[in-house]
Amino acid sequence: MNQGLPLFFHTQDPKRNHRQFRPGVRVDRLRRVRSVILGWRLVRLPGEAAVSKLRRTTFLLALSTLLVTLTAAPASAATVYSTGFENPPVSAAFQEYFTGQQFDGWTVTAGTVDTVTLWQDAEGRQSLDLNGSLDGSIARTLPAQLLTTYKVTFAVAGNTQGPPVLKSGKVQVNGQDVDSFTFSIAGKNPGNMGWVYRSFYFTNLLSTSSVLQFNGTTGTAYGAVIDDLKVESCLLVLCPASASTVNRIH
Ligand SMILES: [Ca+2]
Repeated sequence: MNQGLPLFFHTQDPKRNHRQFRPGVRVDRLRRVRSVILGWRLVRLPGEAAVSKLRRTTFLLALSTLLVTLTAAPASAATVYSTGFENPPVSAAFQEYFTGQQFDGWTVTAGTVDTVTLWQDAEGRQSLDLNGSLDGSIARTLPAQLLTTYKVTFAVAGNTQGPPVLKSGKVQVNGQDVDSFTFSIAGKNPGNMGWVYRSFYFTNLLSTSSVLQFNGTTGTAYGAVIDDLKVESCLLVLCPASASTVNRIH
């Protein structure tokens, strides 16, 4: 019925006629679109060199910023907490702390622990035996923000003064297991403790409070020993080697 109507509009509409019958303008529009996508005007038009240069510069700046962001190493991770268990200073061979006692911001939440001066330390002149007279636990609240990933690093060794050969312990955040470890004292002595560094990541998904707790699980009075503890914050994606290695705290 109205088969001729579209053609009528095309031929009568001045704007459509303008587009339809000036193919050079259409080519120019394609160039403009392509230049926006590529950030570079492939075919410069007279008088537009300055605009082209500005677009190219803006594009390259944005691209370089993106690449730097995507490939950045976690060198800027900020330390939010660190300790070498140096406080308070121990005047004797060791100081035992019992359940409910506090030292340097830590609370003994189970059993007993010792700060010790008897052996080579990973840092300073004291370290912490997670077993005082028996399995002990210490806990403290971290200055950690919600939905931020943290890297916890610490050094592990073992009390060489008594059995068993294989020491053990585990770490929790808000009661959730985030790391467990063992350490063999075979071939070790107070002058050669064989400190080993280990680390784990966690992100607190729901709570604004993050309570870090270390637990001795060796079962005797000669437990796993820790020292040189550091907690660093980092960007949610970039800090860990893999997102799958992050412990999600619920
Ligand atoms: Ca220390």
